[in-house]
This record gives sequence, C-alpha cells and structure tokens, in this order.
Amino acid sequence: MRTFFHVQDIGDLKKALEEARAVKSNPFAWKSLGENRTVMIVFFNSSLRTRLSTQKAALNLGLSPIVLNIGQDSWKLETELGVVMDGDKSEHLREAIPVMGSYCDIIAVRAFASLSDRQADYSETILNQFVQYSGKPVISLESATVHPCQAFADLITIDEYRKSARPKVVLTWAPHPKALPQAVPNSFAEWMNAADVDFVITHPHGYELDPRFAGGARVEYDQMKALEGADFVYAKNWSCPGVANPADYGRILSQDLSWTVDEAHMAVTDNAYFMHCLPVRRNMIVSDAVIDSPRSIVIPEAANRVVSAQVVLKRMLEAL
Ligand code: AN0
Ligand code: CP
Repeated sequence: MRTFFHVQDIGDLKKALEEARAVKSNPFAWKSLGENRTVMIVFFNSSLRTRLSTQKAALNLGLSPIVLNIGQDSWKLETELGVVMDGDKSEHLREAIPVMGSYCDIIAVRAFASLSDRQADYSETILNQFVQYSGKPVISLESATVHPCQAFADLITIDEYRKSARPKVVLTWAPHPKALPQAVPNSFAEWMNAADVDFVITHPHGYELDPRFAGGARVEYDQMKALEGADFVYAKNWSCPGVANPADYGRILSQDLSWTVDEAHMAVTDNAYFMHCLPVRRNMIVSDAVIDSPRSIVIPEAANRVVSAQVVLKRMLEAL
C-alpha cells in the first residue's frame, strides 16, 4: 500500500476487518516488523486522538515515530507555488517535503481544508505534493477532503457493536459555532457506501456532500424520519460543501439547534448507539444526556483509532 486516502486503498473490507480483529487481540505480534523503520507524523493542525493513536500504533509495531508540528516546531511553510516569499513563511513545502521524506520510511500528514478555495481543497493540493515529492508511502491523517483512519476506526467499531448482519447507520449533520471541513463525513460516507450497511444521510438543504464520496447514498432531509429504526447514529457538523452553489463553499448555512442529537432523537431509533469522531461540543452536536448515556460509544470508537492506524502502518511496512 503506497497511499491511504480512500476505502479502495485498503482493498477487501472483510479482510481488513479480520486483520483489525487480529491486531486488536494481539497488538504486539508484529513487534519486529517496524524494526529500524521510521514514520514521520506531520501536523499542520491541532490533534489529540490522531497524534496519540498514530504514535501508539507505530510503537506497537516496533516502528519509531517522529512527530513534527509545522509552524510551531518547524519553520512556517509556504504551500503556494510561484509566490515571492517576502512574508512570514521561511521555507517552501517543495524543499521541506523531500527533506522530511529523506528521514523516514512512511509519512503521515494532517493538513485540513482551507474552506476558502474549493478547487484547491478538492484536488488535495497539499497531500498530493507529499505523494509527489516525498518518495515515501503517504497516509492522510485528515487532509482537505478525507479522514480515512477515522472512517476505518468507525467501521471497526460498527462491526464490533452491530447486532444484525446489515445494521442501519445514520449520518446526521448537527450544529456547530465554527465552519468545519467535510473530510470526516466524506470519508464516513465513502466507507459506509462500501460496507454492508443500510446507510442514510440527513442534513439541512444545502449541505449535500460531494457525490464522489456520498454518491448513491440515500439522503433524507427530515432528520427524525432518517433516524427511525437506526442502529447507529453518527453525528457530525460540516460546513457547506458547495456542491449546488460553489460560492457557498465553507460557509455555515444553518445553526439550527433542533438538529442537536438529544434524547428525543434517540427515542425514535432502535436503541441506537451514538457515535462521534471527537472532539465534540456538548449541547451543540449532542446533549449531555445522550453522550453520557450507556448507548454512547465515543470512547471505544476513539480507542479503535489505534487499531485502524496499526493495520494501515502494518500493511505499508509489509509492502516496503
Ligand atoms: C475537525 C473537523 O471537523 O474536521 C477534526 C475532526 C477530527 N474538527 C474540529 O476542527 C473541531
Ligand atoms: N478524531 C480525530 O481525528 O481527533 P483529533 O483531531 O483529536 O486527532
């Protein structure tokens, strides 16, 4: 595996889930696989789970992690090509990427969407420069349009908790005070479309996800109707994807608190589990009562980030 961006990169999902179970039940079985190998973990944005789980997954494999926070530990990096670098950016990505690549065997990168330039974000300009100039396998740790380590951990969690062969999974938009990227819902939709689940997306009008990720998924604009009989409720805020109207890209179109997942929403489900990738704003995305209830599985979901990262790193090490 040379890149981990999309569900297709992991191949057969049943095999990937079997591997996840094997890794989870015996995390240190591949302790010598990463010997004398290094993964560079690069952050352009904040993180709690991703930075910790990726390092933990590497350590389980005997793989040495190096973490770099761009602009804090490093020089501020210019990402645009062809600019006169007379501002506060001391170094260009064009040099920084091959230098980082020369110090490691695998590169993992977090670089969020700008939310200002749809064309640049949806062509993954930063992530693709890592592919082009590092010479190393690249993992997206949430780039402009995808968060595959999260979606894989979500699938592992659904597989663990499902009580039927084909559970109903509902992705619901929920309100948030700041504009957030579409990477998490894009990847969740892409992975759920590929998995054996009954998948429904619900959001206010204007929040339609890009069809390259959500294409084919059922969209139900009535949130309560969508939630009826759900086995899993996956809440997430995202800003306008700009599908119908590119001028609205990255904007907040609604802050309607009636979309906050509360006990009345959960009451119409089939005693569903509540999921969220975290970090979550309480009483914006989800009520205290729901996230504190025994049906909330946000902590085991976050714990599975180690498992998904370990399967991905293991596959990449095996292919080196
Ligand atoms: C980010 C997002 O919504 O993409 C990261 C989630 C894993 N969330 C925030 O910035 C709050
Ligand atoms: N879910 C997730 O990616 O969390 P962090 O942003 O804290 O890494």
